[in-house]
Amino acid sequence: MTRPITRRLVLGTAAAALPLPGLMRARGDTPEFEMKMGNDNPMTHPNTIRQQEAVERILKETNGRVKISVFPNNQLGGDTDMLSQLRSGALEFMTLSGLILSTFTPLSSIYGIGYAFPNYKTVWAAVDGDLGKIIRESVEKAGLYAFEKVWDNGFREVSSSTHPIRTPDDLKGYKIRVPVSPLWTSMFEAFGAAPASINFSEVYSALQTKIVEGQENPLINIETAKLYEVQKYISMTRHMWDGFLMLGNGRNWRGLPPDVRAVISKHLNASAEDQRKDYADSDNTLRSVLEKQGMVFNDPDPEAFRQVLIKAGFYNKWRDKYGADAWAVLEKYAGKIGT
Ligand code: X2X
Repeated sequence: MTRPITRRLVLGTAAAALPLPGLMRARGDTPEFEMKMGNDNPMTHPNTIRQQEAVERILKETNGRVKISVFPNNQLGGDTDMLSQLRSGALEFMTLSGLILSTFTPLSSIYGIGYAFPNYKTVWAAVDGDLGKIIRESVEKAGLYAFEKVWDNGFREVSSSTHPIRTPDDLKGYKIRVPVSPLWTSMFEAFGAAPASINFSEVYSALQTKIVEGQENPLINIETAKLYEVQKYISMTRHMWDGFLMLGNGRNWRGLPPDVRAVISKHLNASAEDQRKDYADSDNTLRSVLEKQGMVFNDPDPEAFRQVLIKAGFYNKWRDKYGADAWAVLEKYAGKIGT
């Protein structure tokens, strides 16, 4: 009997095992370092494309010594599974939202505070500056390594199969999927919603089977994961910004020779910059693309939502959790938050 060709197999073959003829040191040579990189993004998502590009450059520049295989689209498991693998050393690299990582490194969710950043200029100043620095330090203390450049995961909007979110009241009792992270849950509880923590790997089916009514993500994730097939409305709440930290297992990373680390860092950091441009370029066109796919958009007033978070004590609670020093670093870039 022939094995059915599953989606997983097809993706695995395409992404993981592309031989790159001509780049290996010599015919028959095996790479000195073989490592894996996981992500939760579809094949067509800029993360996958740019990570694939980076590992090809790394293979080339090291003359075949360093081979990193990219496993996109949760092929290695959902985010929390991949994080366990990363921590144990079964996985060498992955991109992960700092908010999901925050179960281990509480500070790494700080940039995701609702309505903290008004625009990308302040986001990049913060995560490329001192805010990124204190986050990376906290990640290293937890035994992982965080590369200097954070990858974009966009400003987030709420999608729904039942009704558009026009005012904060529309979120009351709203069954919404959020990623597995205390900050996300806390924020949607502050809105009075009923958030359910679900890994991205399960989001499509959770929406399809109506376990939840909606979810929240940047347009590019809604588009590339085809969530428009199982959602009707997109409300441009822009309630927070999220990024992907490029993480490495700490022990493995420190065990690599300095020259190898330098080449890997150079290309992963450069590809993060390219990926940021991909997000920026797609930002203007995605709304009309999704409208053509049948999505109905509305533009609620963000200030009304921010006021609800203030009244619910959301900002005070998280300021206390992160501490005054870290909060001051956030405000250095974002301006006063929660007033
Ligand atoms: O899980 C999500 O919603 C995603 C894809 O945006 C993250 O990785 C945080």
